[in-house]
Amino acid sequence: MDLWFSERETENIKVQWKLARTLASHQSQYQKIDIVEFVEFGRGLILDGVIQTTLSDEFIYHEMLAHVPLNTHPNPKTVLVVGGGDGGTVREVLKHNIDSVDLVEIDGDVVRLCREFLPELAGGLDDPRVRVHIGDGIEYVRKREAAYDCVLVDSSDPVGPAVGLFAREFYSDIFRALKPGGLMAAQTESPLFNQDLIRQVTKGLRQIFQDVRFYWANVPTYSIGPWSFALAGQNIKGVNMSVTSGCRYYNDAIHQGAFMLPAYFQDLLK
Ligand code: SPD
Repeated sequence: MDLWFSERETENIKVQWKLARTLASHQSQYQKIDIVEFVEFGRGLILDGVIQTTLSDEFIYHEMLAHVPLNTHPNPKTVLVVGGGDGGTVREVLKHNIDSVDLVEIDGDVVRLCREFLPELAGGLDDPRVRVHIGDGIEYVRKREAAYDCVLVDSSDPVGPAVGLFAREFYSDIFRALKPGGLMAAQTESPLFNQDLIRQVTKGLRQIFQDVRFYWANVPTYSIGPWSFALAGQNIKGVNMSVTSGCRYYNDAIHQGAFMLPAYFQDLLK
């Protein structure tokens, strides 16, 4: 018998994915965690019925979230990843000549299950430069001051515990947690389906940071395609370094081109 997973994109759109099998299914303190194997997209992580990542295209999302800010900063040494318990963003950060990366993930069961079933993403969490903190990212950031060169927000969608990761107060705490010249980057959802959110994020970031820019990539797993990211700092330059080794999506041309937004996306930022 065929097994199908149905993901609700909006009130009026559902996307169905054929499953080869379910590898793990667990109710944690925070959410329902499923690790499955999709017939077309390989293994993937689902939280509360929303696909977080699949092996077929996770590299696009994780490379863009990590390398755009780290290659913009002149010399990133200390990095914080908020969320991202699957380890994909940390894996990309480790391609840079950094001293340390802290990962703060609220749900320890996500980290445990990804270590077991998605080692392609989570393998880097055992690197000696990585410290994994299980706890609330908002509280963690609130207690840090001038500690990081880059803060990367690898959140799930803005529902439940992730809502606060899109709030102005959180951006203000990130600003304080950054060293002078520091940069933050965050995933900011679909420019087609989450336009109110992108307007809210733009307003919040602009109240805190002098320089706020958006960039994008096509990640087919998420909302049928276009996916956005924000980069914020005090005086953002172009590419400073060029770490592209081992990348399958990111390169210098993609870095430049990703900031060229279509008119409908530019209109959201006005
Ligand atoms: N609609 C799902 C968006 C999920 C974005 N974050 C994924 C985290 C992968 N590390």
